Amino acid sequence: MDLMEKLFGTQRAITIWVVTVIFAIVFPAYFMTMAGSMDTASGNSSGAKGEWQVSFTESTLTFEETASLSDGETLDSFYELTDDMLDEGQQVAFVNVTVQCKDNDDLGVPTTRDAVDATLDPSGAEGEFSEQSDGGICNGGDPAAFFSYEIAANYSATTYIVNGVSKQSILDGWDDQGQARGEWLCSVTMDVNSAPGLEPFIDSDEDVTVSWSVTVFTVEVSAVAGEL
Ligand SMILES: [Ca+2]
Ligand SMILES: [Ca+2]
Repeated sequence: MDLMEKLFGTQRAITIWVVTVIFAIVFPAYFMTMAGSMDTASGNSSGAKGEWQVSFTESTLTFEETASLSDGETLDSFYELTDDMLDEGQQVAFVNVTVQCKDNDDLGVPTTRDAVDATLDPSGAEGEFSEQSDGGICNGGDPAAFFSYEIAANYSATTYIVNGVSKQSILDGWDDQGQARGEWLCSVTMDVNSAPGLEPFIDSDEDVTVSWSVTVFTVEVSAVAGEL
């Protein structure tokens, strides 16, 4: 009987010991490797390509300003969007502005409705945005003027599935690059109309409200479970 047989007994017992030792080494190594690849698939490694679910959490920043304007008078409504107003990771989707007014000073005569001319000047904000003009009557229903700027192209807050791309490339695609921060200006000029011969006794001014609405969102990218 050699030394091995003295230590472990029969040849069969030696074989079992050897297999057990190999298994004890290989088994944890196998699971460490598997755990590593699962981390990759679940997004801990943002550069890995896989199948992802992309979802959005949306909120809105608002600001409203009202003024009474006489004929020819202009309200300059400024809105300054800063990073301090956004949570970490929040991106800007839209900047929308409505101008509303309701002329009811003319005894309901439609032909003497007050009206506004408005312009939206985005030159003080980051990004390549054009000035817009709009205007209309103060009927109290539809906005007299409306402006909309799309910061995040094709944003709809709808969850979608994408594959073959990395998590980081998805996040990069929704990054607003700091656009829209800065000062926006909506200028509204009032055109007061009243019945001929009676102005300005019947109607000499009108209240106008400028409403700012900035849609912001965060993106969540998670691995599709079936791909693990
Ligand atoms: Ca009027
Ligand atoms: Ca009026």
